[in-house]
Amino acid sequence: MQNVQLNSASLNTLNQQSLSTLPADVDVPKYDRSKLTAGIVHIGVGGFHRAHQAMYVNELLKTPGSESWAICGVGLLEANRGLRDVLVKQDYLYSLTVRHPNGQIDHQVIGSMIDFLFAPENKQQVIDKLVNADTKIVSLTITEGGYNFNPATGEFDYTNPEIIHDMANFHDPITAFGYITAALKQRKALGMKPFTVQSCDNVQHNGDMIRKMLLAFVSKIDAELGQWIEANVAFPNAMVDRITPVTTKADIEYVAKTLHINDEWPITCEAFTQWVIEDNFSDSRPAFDNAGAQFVADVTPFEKMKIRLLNAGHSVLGLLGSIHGFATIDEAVSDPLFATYLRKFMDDEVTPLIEQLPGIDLNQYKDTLIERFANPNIKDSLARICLESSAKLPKFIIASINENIALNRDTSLACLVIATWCLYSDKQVNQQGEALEINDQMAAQLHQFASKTEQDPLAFLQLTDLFGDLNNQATFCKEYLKAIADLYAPNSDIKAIMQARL
Ligand code: CS2
Repeated sequence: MQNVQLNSASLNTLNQQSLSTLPADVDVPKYDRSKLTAGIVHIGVGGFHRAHQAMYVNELLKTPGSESWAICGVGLLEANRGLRDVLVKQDYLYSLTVRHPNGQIDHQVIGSMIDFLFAPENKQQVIDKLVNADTKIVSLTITEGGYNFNPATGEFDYTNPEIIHDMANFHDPITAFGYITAALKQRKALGMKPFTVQSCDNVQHNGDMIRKMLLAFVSKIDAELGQWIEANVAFPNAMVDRITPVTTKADIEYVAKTLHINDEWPITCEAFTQWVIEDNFSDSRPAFDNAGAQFVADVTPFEKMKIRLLNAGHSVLGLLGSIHGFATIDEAVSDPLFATYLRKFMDDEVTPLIEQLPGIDLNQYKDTLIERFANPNIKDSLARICLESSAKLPKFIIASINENIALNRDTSLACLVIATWCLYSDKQVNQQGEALEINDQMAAQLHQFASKTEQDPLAFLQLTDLFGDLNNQATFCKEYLKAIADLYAPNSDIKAIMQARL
């Protein structure tokens, strides 16, 4: 390892000039980046954006005539300062390592980002960029939590201190809501067309979600602006999909060793990718469909299929696997018991709730999911999957539980996942006694409710912001009590508990 580090220090930094030194099989941008302008301003340049939307735009830019659709990234968080420094050094370029399940590896350099604004340093510059006539789309990956809604009611959370700040000072914003509002207000005053607000987060009806939340924010500040936004701004819904693990030091070392270049901002992802977008834009839009995305009239069935099968499947493996002591998804799914449990959960407790889509064979979709999860070359950590579970589980799993309860259907496999989440939040160790890494905005509350379980076994379900009225559902509670008794029994073994439910 020391050798690689010493070598990487003597390597060229990845940038426009060093592109020509890369091995010939690396797909580098051949379009003239100096001719590009940013039609898209993207807020929240995390790993997923770089593996997904930025990759689609990179494909698009290969077609002449699309030069006005490059991306200007925006980082709202103080944590993005270092990122900005790396990006400037690298001319906003980064490598994407695509790892197929069969071991094939493709290397790309993504050139679609041409600028990056670090908002805490110059807020006005960001607002000006959003107002600039070149900006036709403001896209977002701000994570589930960024939408600022109460998970149980689905309503905007006016109690968030950053939101309180931005409502009083939206010309000096902190949040995406403040920036978008400040910019749209100026565009309206200048008689300009608004930009499209395009969510690329893995949130069901992500366009409707950002629309509802933005209108809740704006209407309390400026009702007239709210009406103008309602009438003129488009918020397309989209289903987004590509498994993108967190970048590790090993990824940086891999790129140094394989591409002989120093990339401090590499991304690794799976080969599968999907982007299904509702064709609803305020102004012009790029031909994303020429770059592999799909335009549809209604994205609802696609996103329900993805969120309830893929994301829920991840959470099932994430929580049960963490308690067992697995570290990654591929490790969990290669255990036959975990694979069988996952498949039975998908077949029995989700598939009956999913609308059959023309051209999509659900069985094949599920087979592909298991193959994607099992990809041994993607070390997707269970810690990433379990990150912010409180923002995810209500949509991924609890929604299916509620639909099944209403249909008088069995929920026992999902119920064990909820009970395991209780144990996970309560003890915060796996069954080997090793500490679990828990990152959740609601971690303290989850722990507070879960830690009362030994006195009151239903205590966790009383967190009604997440569970709604599950604690009043007799059949579900009976199953939950059984799961809690099994999980909290001395020397309990998660695999035996899972086996008993198959
Ligand atoms: C994961 C997703 O965060 C999660 O819980 O399920 O990040 C998942 O990898 C992506 O949605 C895949 O498209």
